[in-house]
Amino acid sequence: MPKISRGKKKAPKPFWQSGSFIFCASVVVLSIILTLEPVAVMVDDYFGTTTSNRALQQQHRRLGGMNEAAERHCQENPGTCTEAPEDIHTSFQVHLINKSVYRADIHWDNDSTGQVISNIEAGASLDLTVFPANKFFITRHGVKEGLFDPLANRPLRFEPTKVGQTFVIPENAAPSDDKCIDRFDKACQDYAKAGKCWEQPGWMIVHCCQSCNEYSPELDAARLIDGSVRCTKENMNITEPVWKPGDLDALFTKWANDPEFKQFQPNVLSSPDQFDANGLPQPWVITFDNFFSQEEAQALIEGGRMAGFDRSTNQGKTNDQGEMEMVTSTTRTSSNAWCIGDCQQLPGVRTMTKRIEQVTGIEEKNYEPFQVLEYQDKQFYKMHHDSEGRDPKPPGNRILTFFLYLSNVEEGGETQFNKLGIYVKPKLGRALVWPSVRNESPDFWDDRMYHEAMPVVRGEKYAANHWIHLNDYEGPNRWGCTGSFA
Ligand SMILES: *[C@@H]1O[C@H](CO)[C@@H](O)[C@H](O)[C@H]1NC(C)=O
Ligand SMILES: *[C@@H]1O[C@H](CO)[C@@H](O)[C@H](O)[C@H]1NC(C)=O
Ligand SMILES: *[C@H]1O[C@H](CO)[C@@H](O)[C@H](O)[C@H]1NC(C)=O
Repeated sequence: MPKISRGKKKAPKPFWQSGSFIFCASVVVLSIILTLEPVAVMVDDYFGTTTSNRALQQQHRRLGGMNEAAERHCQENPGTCTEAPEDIHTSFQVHLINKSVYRADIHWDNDSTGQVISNIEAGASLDLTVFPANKFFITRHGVKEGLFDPLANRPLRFEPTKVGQTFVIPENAAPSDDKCIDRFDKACQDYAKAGKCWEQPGWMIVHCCQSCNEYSPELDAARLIDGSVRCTKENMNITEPVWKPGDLDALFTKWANDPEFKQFQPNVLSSPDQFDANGLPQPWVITFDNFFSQEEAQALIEGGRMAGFDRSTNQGKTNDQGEMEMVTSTTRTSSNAWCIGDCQQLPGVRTMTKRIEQVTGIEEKNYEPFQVLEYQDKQFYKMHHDSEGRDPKPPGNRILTFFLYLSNVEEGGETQFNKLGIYVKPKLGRALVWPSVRNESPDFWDDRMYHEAMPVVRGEKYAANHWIHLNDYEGPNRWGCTGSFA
């Protein structure tokens, strides 16, 4: 079943967005500017702005296979290629063909971690609009695992120099057999020197293994790059799950009955007191109709905008390093943002998380960051489940969903539980809460909890998810053991 992934981007705030990294990066940029050669202004920005060409010259030395092949293609097919424009702000077209078995992402190489500009299906071809001196590298789709030229054991890269050049991702292109490599030359060294290997071990081991080995040998990145070695429950210090059999029922019963929860206006939509057609007790579904304030809702929406709404993705297959491919979903047309970094620190966001900690008795370390959702005209999320049968990753299954309606919706946008026949209308301040697992086995999903977001007919729908896991989520996420890497 599709499981919601964190968008690019974005697990706990990637450290390159942190103040300390921005500072380091500024120092690096400044030092490049200070060593600028007199002739040096060239375009190395995909969008045509100018900086130094020093890095470009270094780049040239590494560009091999794809560039040579494109040059050959030009020579062998006279008249198909012309000189690139001299004006560095003038764009031109080249072609790219994917002969490999991989679906590939094209990254504009910005001398940092690169920026995805397009993707290309296996066997497909693509016209790319580029500027002089742009350079590119190629990865498997959805992760930054570079595709290599296997003979040269060198990452596939290209830098267009002629109009109409044809670059080919060769048939035998594949991720390198050597997993402990740096995916980004300069950025990896800079981060590793700055001590990021211990600060963000998951991301750094997977993206900058070689530099971590060099600058933080005690971390043993070369061994930990294997997700099955790094991500054991022992390494992640996973001990007691937060729920034992029976705890789920006890918690929902308390919410439904205890006077201390009356202030939140609990409303039981389904409970084990009711029986289905086969005489089996129904699962719990409840709403708290007065769970948070308009100010708190606004904080989450603003925080989502700060973090940036992206088209929602689902998680795909996992590779050896423990990365999950991100797949743009056709069953899900909404946008979402992960409330990390500055968003997470907003006072309204803090109070909301604290309240959920109080009512559940489960500490924040078991929560994924808020995922803020934006559904506009006709957007929807088809039937899905928030968990899977038995989730083998260290955090274990998602056990509880707190779904917060951050806006009223004029028409549509209901949450429908497909197998239970329950519809919940969006209402500002309402929290919809349901378990994804079974009372008697909290490490196994309850397959009756499929649900969907009905299309918004009129108005806009804002909402947010807090997903709570059976075990610690924070530690495994930092170590790259949740499938997401920012
Ligand atoms: C390069 O692109 C990445 C990904 O979009 C971005 O985070 C980074 O800030 C960019 N770096 C530079 C130097 O432009
Ligand atoms: C597990 O505990 C050890 C010892 O306290 C600590 O060094 C390590 O960072 C912990 N791992 C995680 C994932 O929190
Ligand atoms: C290019 O990528 C796609 C993945 O979409 C893959 O199936 C295909 O085989 C690759 N190669 C070619 C030549 O398309």
